[in-house]
Amino acid sequence: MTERTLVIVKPDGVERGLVGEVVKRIESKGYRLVTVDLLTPDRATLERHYAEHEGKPFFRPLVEFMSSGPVFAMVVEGDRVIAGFRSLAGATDPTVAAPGTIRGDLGREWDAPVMRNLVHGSDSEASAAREIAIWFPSL
Ligand code: DAT
Ligand code: MG
Repeated sequence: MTERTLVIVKPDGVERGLVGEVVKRIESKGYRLVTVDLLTPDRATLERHYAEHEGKPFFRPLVEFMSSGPVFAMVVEGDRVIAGFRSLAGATDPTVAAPGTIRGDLGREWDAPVMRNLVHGSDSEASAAREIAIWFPSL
């Protein structure tokens, strides 16, 4: 089933020059880039994006981190790509993310726990539709 998902290379990934590495893994898997944008997101956009986490202790630091510099946002299309990219990304916490995944291979726990985990990927069809509308309203 062909799906679309929102993938973001977070500020730590852009700063470390890992955009190409992430795109390479996505394209090598057979997924297709629909559209991309390099931008520094504002807080309002991030508060909408991370609305499900509002009130959690990491919400404010997460919004601050995500607005601290450029991110590379993309809409990625492919067969079951929503679950497929989550699998490429690996577990949320880079310390326990499996080798072979983006977070497991490239995430550095000592930078700051959990938050700097390089990438975001939508977690369901509903999230993907909601997030794509936030980041790429013209799609
Ligand atoms: P994911 O990005 O794997 O979907 P999530 O939606 O649970 O994870 O959380 C969103 C982001 O918030 C996650 O990528 C990193 C940060 N985060 C999650 N849990 C955290 C925690 N316990 N402490 C600090 N940051 C956290
Ligand atoms: Mg999530």
